[in-house]
Amino acid sequence: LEGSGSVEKHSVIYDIPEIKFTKLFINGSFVDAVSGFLFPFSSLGKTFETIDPRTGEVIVSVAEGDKEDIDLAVKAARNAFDHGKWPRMSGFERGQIMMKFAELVDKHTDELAALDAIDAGKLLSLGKMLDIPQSANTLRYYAGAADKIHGETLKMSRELFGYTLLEPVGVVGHIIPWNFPSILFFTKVSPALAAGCTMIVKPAEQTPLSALYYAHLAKLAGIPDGVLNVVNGFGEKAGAAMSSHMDIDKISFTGSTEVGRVVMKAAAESNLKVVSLELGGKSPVIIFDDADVDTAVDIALLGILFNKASTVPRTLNGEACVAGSRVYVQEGIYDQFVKKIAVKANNWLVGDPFDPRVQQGPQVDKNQFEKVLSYIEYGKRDGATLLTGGKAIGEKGYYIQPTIFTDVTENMSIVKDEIFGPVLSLMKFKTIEEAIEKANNTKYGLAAGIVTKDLNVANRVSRSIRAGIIWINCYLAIDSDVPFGGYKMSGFGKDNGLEALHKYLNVKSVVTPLYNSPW
Ligand code: TXE
Repeated sequence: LEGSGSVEKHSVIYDIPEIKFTKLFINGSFVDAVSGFLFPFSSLGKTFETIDPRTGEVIVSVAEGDKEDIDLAVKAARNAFDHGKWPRMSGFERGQIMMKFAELVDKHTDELAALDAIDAGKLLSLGKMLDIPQSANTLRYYAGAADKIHGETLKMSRELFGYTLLEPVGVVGHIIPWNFPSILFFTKVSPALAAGCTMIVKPAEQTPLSALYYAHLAKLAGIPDGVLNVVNGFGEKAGAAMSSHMDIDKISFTGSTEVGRVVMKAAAESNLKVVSLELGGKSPVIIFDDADVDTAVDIALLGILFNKASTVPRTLNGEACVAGSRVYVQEGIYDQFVKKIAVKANNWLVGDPFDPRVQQGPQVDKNQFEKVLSYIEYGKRDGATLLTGGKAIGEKGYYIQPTIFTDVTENMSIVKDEIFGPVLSLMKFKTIEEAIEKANNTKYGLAAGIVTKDLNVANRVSRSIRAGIIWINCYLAIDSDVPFGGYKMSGFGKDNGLEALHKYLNVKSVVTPLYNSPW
């Protein structure tokens, strides 16, 4: 445990779940990868190890899908789409099955939260309180929408009758990252299921476990074989095979801006599949002089470290695309703000995600851990001042202190690049115009926070910032019905809300003469 500067050994280990599913889930069955050095002479397909970020040790080996496995999964999904029940049953029936799926997710909350804790280093308490219930509720939200999908009648200029049909786009490939293995699984899968699509999910290679459990629950709930396939594997292999596949109709991707570009290029060079991208961010939080300083400190800290308001704030280690990693404080309260945030950050408890006292777990893997530490070094090298943190914690696992820099200037890499870790840059501003200009001075446009009691200021700033979601006097308040997604290089195509349902629907226009009239 790290808090008040003290470090204890990470000795608290609770409720590590039994790992029940490690194979690929294709056409309703758990199967080994066909891709493998010995194939076709042995059924032993390729596997890879998934690592526990608390210790850096191997949890288990998991089947590794590659192009051949993606081909099999696409074949199953295509068959289920072209000939199966799912796209043809009523929306009401699909909704009923999705409701059952949600119930099963709820029933296994503890086990699922523990899987994400061991695989991604996510806090067990947060998983039980937020990630897993939110996943089930996302399913329910879209289950309720499944029987409300309808087109329009068109008033045409001549004696013609026109209407639109909304049809499922077809076979969808979902490529998801590791920072929200459960929530993002359902953010992608739920609207696509409601729309009547069939799909292949490729979880991130860092977090293959909970998705397989969800595949098992989907089958129990009655989702027909081939509708939902889960193929674990690496981005450059399984992921790339999906984005360039000729028989996938749409890719929904969440991940880095860099890979988003690669996915879009592969889509363009293959079958011009539809692409939606939810990418990186470098979101600003703007705190005005009239704010209550304690509240503002909580919002700023939780914007970078946290995920949901509760009596004990729980954190995300900065591993959130919407992390409020640039905090601009107006000059009148700047000094007071700096003092208060330093005290709170120094008391933040970092440690084993299974320990209920802990507020922040480890970074997801060695790569991310090293990336974050190197950005801390760039910050120091470029002349920023370390207000808190700046170091790794312990000898085992990927723990990093909550780190705050002051004396930061707009051209430093810590303020330009997405770090994706517990690293905050604090900056001062004088006028509202300056705040707006600085907030918009980024290639990203995912989210922004505003802290003020002045409604005029809040309204003006929220309309002036080019970002997909604005939080006024709160941060990271996300729900199934709130469209979520970026402007600029943070991507395009919203997740959540009815906007996301429409990502998985095609509009077909049907026109016929009204009477025996000439057309
Ligand atoms: O992301 P990748 P990484 C950002 C964050 C982080 C950085 C790198 O800044 O530090 O990205 O993380 C799959 N074709 N975000 O390397 O590589 C990959 O297997 C097809 C922000 O983990 O983008 C995984 O399933 N797919 C982000 C998914 O893409 C490919 C969340 C994301 O991995 C592929 C995660 C390829 N060529 C990281 N290469 C957010 N928006 O929240 C990789 N993938």
